[in-house]
Amino acid sequence: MTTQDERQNKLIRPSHYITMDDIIREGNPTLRGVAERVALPLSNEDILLGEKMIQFLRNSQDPVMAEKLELRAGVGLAAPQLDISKRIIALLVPSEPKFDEEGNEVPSKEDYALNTVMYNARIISHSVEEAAIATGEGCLSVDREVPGYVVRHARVTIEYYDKNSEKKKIRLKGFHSMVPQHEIDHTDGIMFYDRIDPENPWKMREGMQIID
Ligand code: NB4
Ligand code: NI
Repeated sequence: MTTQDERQNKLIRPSHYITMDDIIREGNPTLRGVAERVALPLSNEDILLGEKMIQFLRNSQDPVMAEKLELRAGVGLAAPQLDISKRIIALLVPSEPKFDEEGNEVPSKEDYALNTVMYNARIISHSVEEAAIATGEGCLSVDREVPGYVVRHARVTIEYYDKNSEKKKIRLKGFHSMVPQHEIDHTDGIMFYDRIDPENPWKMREGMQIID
């Protein structure tokens, strides 16, 4: 028997890199539970876990590290995916690549549109308009493809606590709003395919924005 605290203490050891072996897969009941809010001000353990989650995402997007550690690429991660039933999510979304006058890509190595750990994140308001990623979604806890539009809010306002235990509010739209919605769902036991129409997965809904 291992307790959640024991699992968290292993994950946050300085020498540990989070890999796919740390990520639980569908069928594990933790993914269907509602995660607990974290205590504030944040404990060192919860701050360190957030840092490890961001490190995982950075490694997963680095071709060399991803191959070495056999990681699938990710732009978000939620603590329940590590079998830690806490409301902690990490978001790491690279900025759009920039191009000069000749159309060459300007290398911008560490440039992120979103690079945040959110504690106790909640959607405090959202648009009536819906949106979905054109290609559908994948999940690091799901080892199969589930095709279809994952219907989400087009715009959200999220309230959360940052790594300094400070309360923040952020408005997000487009792709940037899809990532935290996928992660907040994990803290509520919701999987992306719960939001796909089972009858007609690629059915276009009235006014739904398609993000590509
Ligand atoms: C979370 C996302 C699924 C849809 C859209 C996308 C990828 C995930 C899951 C919304 C949130 C992880 C967490 C990607 C990816 C684009 C940016 C930068 C360079 C490769 C990377 C690939 F990896 N989803 N994977 N899935 N999840 N875009 N990109 N690229 O991130 O299960 O709960 O490195
Ligand atoms: Ni996921």
